[in-house]
Amino acid sequence: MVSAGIHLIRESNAQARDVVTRRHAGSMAKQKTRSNQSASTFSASERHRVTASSLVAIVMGSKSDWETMRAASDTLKDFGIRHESHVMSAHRTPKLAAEFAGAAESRGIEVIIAAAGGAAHLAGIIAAHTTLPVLGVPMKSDALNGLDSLLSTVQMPAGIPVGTLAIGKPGATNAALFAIAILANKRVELKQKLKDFRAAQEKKIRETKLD
Ligand code: RP5
Repeated sequence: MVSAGIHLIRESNAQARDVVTRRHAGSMAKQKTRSNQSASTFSASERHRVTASSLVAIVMGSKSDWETMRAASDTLKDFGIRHESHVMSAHRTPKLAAEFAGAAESRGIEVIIAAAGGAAHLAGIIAAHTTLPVLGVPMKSDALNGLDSLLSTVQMPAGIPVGTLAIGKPGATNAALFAIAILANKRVELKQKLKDFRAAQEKKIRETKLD
Protein backbone atom coordinates (compact mmCIF):
# COMPACT_ATOMS: atom_id res chain seq x y z
CA MET A 1 0.00 0.00 0.00
CA VAL A 2 2.85 2.34 0.83
CA SER A 3 4.47 1.88 -2.55
CA ALA A 4 1.23 2.77 -4.31
CA GLY A 5 1.09 6.03 -2.39
CA ILE A 6 4.72 6.74 -3.13
CA HIS A 7 4.15 6.08 -6.81
CA LEU A 8 1.38 8.65 -6.89
CA ILE A 9 3.50 11.13 -5.01
CA ARG A 10 6.34 10.70 -7.49
CA GLU A 11 3.95 11.43 -10.31
CA SER A 12 2.76 14.50 -8.48
CA ASN A 13 6.24 16.05 -8.87
CA ALA A 14 5.65 16.48 -12.55
CA GLN A 15 2.26 17.91 -11.75
CA ALA A 16 3.75 20.36 -9.27
CA ARG A 17 6.12 21.56 -11.98
CA ASP A 18 3.25 21.70 -14.40
CA VAL A 19 1.22 23.81 -12.00
CA VAL A 20 4.12 26.20 -11.56
CA THR A 21 4.74 26.40 -15.30
CA ARG A 22 1.12 27.13 -16.03
CA ARG A 23 1.11 29.76 -13.32
CA HIS A 24 4.05 31.48 -14.98
CA ALA A 25 2.31 31.29 -18.30
CA GLY A 26 -0.50 33.25 -16.71
CA SER A 27 -3.00 30.51 -17.35
CA MET A 28 -4.15 29.99 -13.77
CA ALA A 29 -5.49 33.42 -12.97
CA LYS A 30 -9.10 32.42 -12.44
CA GLN A 31 -10.55 29.67 -10.27
CA LYS A 32 -12.90 28.45 -12.99
CA THR A 33 -10.07 28.13 -15.44
CA ARG A 34 -8.07 26.21 -12.87
CA SER A 35 -10.88 23.71 -12.37
CA ASN A 36 -11.16 23.08 -16.06
CA GLN A 37 -7.41 22.62 -16.40
CA SER A 38 -7.40 20.25 -13.45
CA ALA A 39 -10.00 18.04 -15.02
CA SER A 40 -7.99 17.71 -18.20
CA THR A 41 -4.48 17.59 -16.70
CA PHE A 42 -4.84 15.05 -13.90
CA SER A 43 -6.03 11.49 -14.33
CA ALA A 44 -8.79 10.20 -12.05
CA SER A 45 -6.34 8.19 -9.95
CA GLU A 46 -4.16 11.23 -9.33
CA ARG A 47 -6.87 13.74 -8.56
CA HIS A 48 -7.06 12.81 -4.87
CA ARG A 49 -3.45 13.94 -4.53
CA VAL A 50 -3.56 17.06 -6.66
CA THR A 51 -6.68 19.15 -6.97
CA ALA A 52 -6.90 22.51 -8.64
CA SER A 53 -8.70 23.87 -5.61
CA SER A 54 -6.58 22.40 -2.82
CA LEU A 55 -6.72 24.35 0.44
CA VAL A 56 -3.66 22.65 1.91
CA ALA A 57 -0.44 21.53 0.22
CA ILE A 58 1.76 18.92 1.85
CA VAL A 59 5.34 18.94 0.57
CA MET A 60 8.17 16.67 1.68
CA GLY A 61 11.85 16.39 0.94
CA SER A 62 11.86 12.76 -0.17
CA LYS A 63 9.52 9.93 -0.95
CA SER A 64 11.00 8.28 2.15
CA ASP A 65 9.03 10.87 4.17
CA TRP A 66 5.69 9.73 2.78
CA GLU A 67 5.27 6.85 5.23
CA THR A 68 5.21 9.47 7.99
CA MET A 69 3.43 12.26 6.14
CA ARG A 70 0.59 9.99 5.09
CA ALA A 71 -0.72 10.69 8.61
CA ALA A 72 -1.16 14.36 7.67
CA SER A 73 -2.91 13.48 4.44
CA ASP A 74 -5.18 10.95 6.17
CA THR A 75 -6.14 13.48 8.85
CA LEU A 76 -7.01 16.11 6.25
CA LYS A 77 -8.99 13.48 4.39
CA ASP A 78 -10.93 12.60 7.57
CA PHE A 79 -11.99 16.26 7.82
CA GLY A 80 -12.85 16.44 4.13
CA ILE A 81 -10.14 19.00 3.35
CA ARG A 82 -9.09 19.25 -0.29
CA HIS A 83 -5.33 18.86 -0.36
CA GLU A 84 -2.39 17.75 -2.45
CA SER A 85 0.94 16.09 -1.69
CA HIS A 86 4.28 16.53 -3.46
CA VAL A 87 7.92 15.59 -3.11
CA MET A 88 10.32 18.51 -3.52
CA SER A 89 13.58 19.28 -1.82
CA ALA A 90 15.27 22.44 -0.55
CA HIS A 91 18.60 21.00 -1.69
CA ARG A 92 17.86 18.64 -4.57
CA THR A 93 15.17 20.71 -6.32
CA PRO A 94 15.56 24.22 -4.86
CA LYS A 95 14.00 25.97 -7.87
CA LEU A 96 10.93 23.75 -7.82
CA ALA A 97 10.44 24.40 -4.10
CA ALA A 98 10.74 28.16 -4.53
CA GLU A 99 8.46 28.24 -7.57
CA PHE A 100 5.87 26.03 -5.93
CA ALA A 101 5.77 28.21 -2.82
CA GLY A 102 5.64 31.40 -4.90
CA ALA A 103 2.64 30.17 -6.88
CA ALA A 104 0.72 28.50 -4.03
CA GLU A 105 -1.36 31.45 -2.82
CA SER A 106 -2.61 32.37 -6.28
CA ARG A 107 -3.75 28.76 -6.69
CA GLY A 108 -5.99 29.04 -3.64
CA ILE A 109 -3.75 27.18 -1.19
CA GLU A 110 -4.19 28.59 2.34
CA VAL A 111 -1.72 26.53 4.38
CA ILE A 112 1.46 24.65 3.44
CA ILE A 113 2.78 21.73 5.47
CA ALA A 114 6.47 21.09 4.79
CA ALA A 115 8.30 18.01 6.04
CA ALA A 116 11.99 17.21 5.81
CA GLY A 117 14.70 15.33 7.62
CA GLY A 118 18.39 15.84 8.42
CA ALA A 119 19.51 19.31 7.35
CA ALA A 120 15.83 20.11 7.05
CA HIS A 121 15.54 23.40 5.19
CA LEU A 122 12.41 22.74 3.14
CA ALA A 123 9.92 24.47 5.44
CA GLY A 124 12.24 27.47 5.68
CA ILE A 125 12.74 27.84 1.96
CA ILE A 126 9.00 27.46 1.36
CA ALA A 127 8.27 30.11 4.00
CA ALA A 128 10.80 32.43 2.40
CA HIS A 129 8.80 32.41 -0.83
CA THR A 130 5.26 32.89 0.49
CA THR A 131 3.38 34.71 3.22
CA LEU A 132 1.00 31.75 3.64
CA PRO A 133 1.28 29.99 7.01
CA VAL A 134 3.93 27.25 6.76
CA LEU A 135 3.89 24.35 9.21
CA GLY A 136 7.13 22.38 9.49
CA VAL A 137 7.29 18.69 10.37
CA PRO A 138 10.76 17.38 11.29
CA MET A 139 11.33 13.82 10.06
CA LYS A 140 12.90 11.22 12.30
CA SER A 141 16.43 10.72 10.94
CA ASP A 142 18.68 7.67 11.21
CA ALA A 143 21.71 9.61 12.38
CA LEU A 144 20.26 11.77 15.14
CA ASN A 145 16.73 10.46 15.62
CA GLY A 146 15.20 13.66 14.23
CA LEU A 147 16.91 16.12 16.57
CA ASP A 148 18.81 17.46 13.55
CA SER A 149 15.54 17.83 11.62
CA LEU A 150 13.83 19.51 14.56
CA LEU A 151 16.55 22.09 15.10
CA SER A 152 16.95 22.91 11.42
CA THR A 153 13.21 23.38 11.04
CA VAL A 154 12.47 25.28 14.24
CA GLN A 155 15.46 27.63 14.42
CA MET A 156 14.31 30.16 11.85
CA PRO A 157 15.75 33.66 11.96
CA ALA A 158 13.31 36.37 13.07
CA GLY A 159 11.21 37.59 10.16
CA ILE A 160 10.40 34.33 8.38
CA PRO A 161 8.28 32.10 10.61
CA VAL A 162 7.78 28.35 10.38
CA GLY A 163 5.32 26.84 12.86
CA THR A 164 7.20 23.70 13.86
CA LEU A 165 5.42 20.58 15.08
CA ALA A 166 6.72 17.45 16.81
CA ILE A 167 9.14 15.00 15.19
CA GLY A 168 7.58 12.27 13.04
CA LYS A 169 4.00 11.00 12.89
CA PRO A 170 2.59 12.97 15.86
CA GLY A 171 3.91 16.10 14.15
CA ALA A 172 2.40 15.07 10.83
CA THR A 173 -1.02 14.51 12.40
CA ASN A 174 -0.83 17.72 14.40
CA ALA A 175 0.29 19.74 11.38
CA ALA A 176 -2.91 18.67 9.65
CA LEU A 177 -4.98 19.51 12.75
CA PHE A 178 -3.23 22.87 12.97
CA ALA A 179 -3.97 23.56 9.30
CA ILE A 180 -7.60 22.62 9.95
CA ALA A 181 -7.73 25.01 12.93
CA ILE A 182 -6.45 27.82 10.69
CA LEU A 183 -9.01 27.04 7.99
CA ALA A 184 -11.75 26.70 10.63
CA ASN A 185 -11.41 30.34 11.68
CA LYS A 186 -13.46 31.31 8.66
CA ARG A 187 -15.48 28.11 8.19
CA VAL A 188 -18.16 27.50 10.79
CA GLU A 189 -18.85 23.89 9.81
CA LEU A 190 -15.20 22.99 9.97
CA LYS A 191 -14.92 24.59 13.41
CA GLN A 192 -17.77 22.38 14.57
CA LYS A 193 -16.06 19.29 13.12
CA LEU A 194 -12.91 20.17 15.03
CA LYS A 195 -14.90 20.56 18.25
CA ASP A 196 -16.61 17.22 17.63
CA PHE A 197 -13.23 15.60 17.03
CA ARG A 198 -11.92 16.95 20.34
CA ALA A 199 -15.05 15.82 22.17
CA ALA A 200 -14.79 12.30 20.72
CA GLN A 201 -11.13 12.17 21.68
CA GLU A 202 -11.93 13.24 25.23
CA LYS A 203 -14.77 10.72 25.51
CA LYS A 204 -12.44 7.93 24.40
CA ILE A 205 -9.87 8.81 27.06
CA ARG A 206 -12.48 9.20 29.80
CA GLU A 207 -13.93 5.79 28.95
CA THR A 208 -10.57 4.03 28.85
CA LYS A 209 -10.51 0.98 31.08
CA LEU A 210 -7.30 -0.70 32.18
CA ASP A 211 -7.03 -4.45 32.76
C1 RP5 B 1 15.60 15.01 3.42
O1 RP5 B 1 16.55 14.02 3.56
C2 RP5 B 1 14.30 14.27 3.25
O2 RP5 B 1 13.26 15.07 3.74
C3 RP5 B 1 14.47 13.00 4.02
O3 RP5 B 1 13.85 13.06 5.29
C4 RP5 B 1 15.98 12.89 4.18
C5 RP5 B 1 16.53 11.64 3.54
O4 RP5 B 1 16.15 11.61 2.19
P1 RP5 B 1 16.40 10.31 1.30
O5 RP5 B 1 17.87 10.11 1.28
O6 RP5 B 1 15.64 9.19 1.97
O7 RP5 B 1 15.84 10.64 -0.06
O8 RP5 B 1 15.83 15.82 2.33
